[in-house]
Amino acid sequence: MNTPIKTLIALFFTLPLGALVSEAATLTGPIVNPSNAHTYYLLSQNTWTGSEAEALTLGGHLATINDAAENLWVLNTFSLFGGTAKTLWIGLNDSANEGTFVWSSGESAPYRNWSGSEPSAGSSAEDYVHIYDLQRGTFTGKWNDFANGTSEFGVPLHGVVEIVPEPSSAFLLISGVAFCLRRRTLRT
Ligand SMILES: [Ca+2]
Ligand SMILES: [Ca+2]
Repeated sequence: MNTPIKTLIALFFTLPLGALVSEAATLTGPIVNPSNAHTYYLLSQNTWTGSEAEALTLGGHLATINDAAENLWVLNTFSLFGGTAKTLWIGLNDSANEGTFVWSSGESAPYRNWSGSEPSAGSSAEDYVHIYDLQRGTFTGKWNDFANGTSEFGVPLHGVVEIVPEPSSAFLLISGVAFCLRRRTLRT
């Protein structure tokens, strides 16, 4: 078989396979939260690890929920997007060390909003945390640790990405000039 035909056949088989294992895609965003000026995206239905991988390509991580206000904003903005209920992955997980929950962003934010008996003690299969959507009655807005799946009792799991803006280059330039001027002033 000649080489171009072999290449075409190889492409035919590799492209669909590549698409199957790909990261989550963006459903909506960027959306800026006016209270912290951070940028958020809602991702397509996927596992926690697939969603975190997509968050990295967008320049962020799955959201770090710093307080009740951010929890409510994320819930109201994304959990009924498109008119259907979505359970929302956030960055909290204990995949590295069972029972020790950390944020994928590396932030040490201590805020938690666990539902009743969560996190489910002793269940090593539940390493990844989601927020219950707006149609869950008393569970609404509460957190549950869960397996790395794509739905939770029939409700699809979608990642919420948070991107913390870098200080602008103009700000860094002004800070640098101010620092140099101050050093010169101190020397004279
Ligand atoms: Ca945050
Ligand atoms: Ca659980």
